Amino acid sequence: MRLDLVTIFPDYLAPLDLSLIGKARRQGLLDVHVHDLRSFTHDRHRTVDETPYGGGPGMVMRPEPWGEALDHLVEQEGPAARPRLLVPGPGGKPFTQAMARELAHEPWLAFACGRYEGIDERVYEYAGQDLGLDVTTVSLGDYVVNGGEVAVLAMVEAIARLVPGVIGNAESLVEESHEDGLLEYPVFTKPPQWHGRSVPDVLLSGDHGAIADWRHQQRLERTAARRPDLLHVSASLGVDGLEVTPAQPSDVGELVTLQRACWLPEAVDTEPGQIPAVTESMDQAARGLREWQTFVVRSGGRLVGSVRGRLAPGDETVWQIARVMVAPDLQGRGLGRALLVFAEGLAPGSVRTLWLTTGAQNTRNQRFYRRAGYRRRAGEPSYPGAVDLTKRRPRPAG
Ligand code: JBE
Repeated sequence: MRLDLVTIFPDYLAPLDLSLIGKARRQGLLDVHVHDLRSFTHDRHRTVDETPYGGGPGMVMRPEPWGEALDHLVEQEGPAARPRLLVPGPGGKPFTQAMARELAHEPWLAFACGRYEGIDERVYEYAGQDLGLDVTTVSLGDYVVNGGEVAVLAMVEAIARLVPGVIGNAESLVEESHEDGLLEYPVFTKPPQWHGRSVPDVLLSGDHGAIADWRHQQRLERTAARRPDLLHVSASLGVDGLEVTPAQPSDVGELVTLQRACWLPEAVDTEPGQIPAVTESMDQAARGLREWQTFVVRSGGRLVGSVRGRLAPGDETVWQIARVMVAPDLQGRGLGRALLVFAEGLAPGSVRTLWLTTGAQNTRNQRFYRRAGYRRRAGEPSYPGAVDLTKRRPRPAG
């Protein structure tokens, strides 16, 4: 990956010679070029700023040195290649791990470090319209620092460590805060006793299953305590760009409508009143939201799918999945399968068995679950006219 950084303080970016980034440069994985904006000025004082038109405090970066610096950049790799231009600033799009992952695939990134009140707005237009650059303003967070340099150091580090080969142990990139939407679990090392504090017993138990469960629980608790906002983000279903989000009380009306539509064909073949998905009231459906973890899928604002899961009452080793539903007009695209896989993934580490119920006459559903690995459970069904299906869940490795 090629990186070009334009700044009036080249020394500020010297840390890019250190540690893993410096090593990656020496190995040729990163080709980093730092440019002094002042070398694109032509006056004796090498001026880069001026007072703002329209008045107001502070200084604005003049467009001419920036224009020349960008002209110089785009000539570096021949006429076909263009860098993606990133401009750090407190008014930009929030920089996230997802953005770092996306940018790590780019062959060439350029960063423009602004100072003062910012860069003359025409520079952004020129870069996009005349030079054909894809320009993105990005922000580290909702606070103000003195210039883009610290932000560039942070962003380059976040991006570069995702470039293949930069971090020797690729596995260490997987179990990390922000990679799967949860914060990391707390970690401990020797000695076992320190300042009167001991290491949690479970970590010394040698029981890998118990350790995995404890760590998962810690991640959930930490995320709930420190970053509750992260628990409400949606997950991609990998089908038609659709996302699944936790159901809200305001979803009850649409859920009742969708479940009636989805279970009506089954109700036609069954004794009247036997299928709760068809008969339950708004109040009963609202209670369902409190007793289950329910998720919904919206497409163009319309509720088109849902699924719910919970630990089977009284048994921490069984995860119950129910109400896998997809609007009739969107069936057949793998949305139901994706919802099922999503609901399976919600099961905590203690779970060994996944369990669900479907209509005894509903051969289409039974075939669907069979293909997903579910098998009929012997014995009495959960309710008359139903069959119970289960699937083993392997213990997590390590
Ligand atoms: O986050 N940023 O990229 C910034 C750049 C310049 C000033 N303040 C910022 N927050």
